[in-house]
Amino acid sequence: MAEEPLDPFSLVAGELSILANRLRSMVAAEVPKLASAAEYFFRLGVEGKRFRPTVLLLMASALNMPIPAADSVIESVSKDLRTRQQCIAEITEMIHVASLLHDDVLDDADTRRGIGSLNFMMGNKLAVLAGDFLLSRACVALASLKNTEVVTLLATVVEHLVTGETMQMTTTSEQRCSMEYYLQKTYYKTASLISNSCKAIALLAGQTAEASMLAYDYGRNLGLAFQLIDDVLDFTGTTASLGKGSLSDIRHGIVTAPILFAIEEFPQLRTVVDRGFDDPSDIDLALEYLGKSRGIERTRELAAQHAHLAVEAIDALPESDDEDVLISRRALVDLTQRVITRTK
Ligand code: GRG
Repeated sequence: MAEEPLDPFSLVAGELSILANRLRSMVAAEVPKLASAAEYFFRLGVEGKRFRPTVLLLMASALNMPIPAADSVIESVSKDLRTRQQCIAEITEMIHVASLLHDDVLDDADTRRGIGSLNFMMGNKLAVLAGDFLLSRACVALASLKNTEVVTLLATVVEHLVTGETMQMTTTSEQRCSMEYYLQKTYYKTASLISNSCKAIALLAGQTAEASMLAYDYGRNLGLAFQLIDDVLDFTGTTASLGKGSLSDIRHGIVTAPILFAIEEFPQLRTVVDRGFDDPSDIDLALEYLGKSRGIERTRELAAQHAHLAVEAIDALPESDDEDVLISRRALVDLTQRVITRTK
């Protein structure tokens, strides 16, 4: 029987809007200036794709296996569990937005999510403080869950974000051209947050170490695929043609997978990369080599391999015949396809 198409985002749409309201109240601050800075990216219409909370709510449902207890107990326990898992989704989104605010300060970015970045609108100082404020609110919410393993996971994520960002801005020539270094940095900057949050969702549900690891594996591979496609889109934008993206990475001297694959085919590109892209004609030259190479194609293939590994993790979860569990697992599988075919 053919499976009906399903939209992962609409499956959790109702819960996402409750989450958005809760986030707005969680970032309310005493001082008006801080309040307006902290809520800047939680306002209606500037919430972003809400990719991470969507994955986490679907993962919560995908792991919703029956607990052997009386019906009334099951109902109150599972309601409480869902609230705690929603709290992980909120914390994850707060950490994500805090990292975006700090990233925009470091990059001196003037736009984010189609509007002026917070640093551009209110200055670097307030943007840094707003990021710190969101992180501290995330810490308070995390502490309220009273689960030290989950606290450790998410504190490690923050460490990874800082490590990844530092790795990116302090590279030697050797590291800048190493695929291994690039993938490690990508894990720290993008995949660690979603993978460890998926694991936190599983741990709160009392899942076994094996099932929690599968949740982590799903998030890790989905996160890596997501960033690899982000790196492709930085060159192509919504089209398939090179140079149509924002070229923001290469303009900042950041070398990503498409260029790394192109260097394998055209080692002379390495000399261009080593010059650092301060000269705009070097960007054109790099695009020329990239166009002649299979760099974009191989990056897409690598993203597809990670998407496949994410699907394997879902397929390896403990069997269930619960319809909601199965629908959520299908939605998580569907998301892997959307991540590798997305154009924005
Ligand atoms: C304050 C926690 C903290 C960290 C400081 C600046 C820094 C260290 C880390 C930067 C981390 C960073 C910005 C990684 C990029 C992650 C990424 C892929 C962002 C874009 O995510 P989308 O496309 O954004 O999901 P939306 O806007 O849709 O939410």
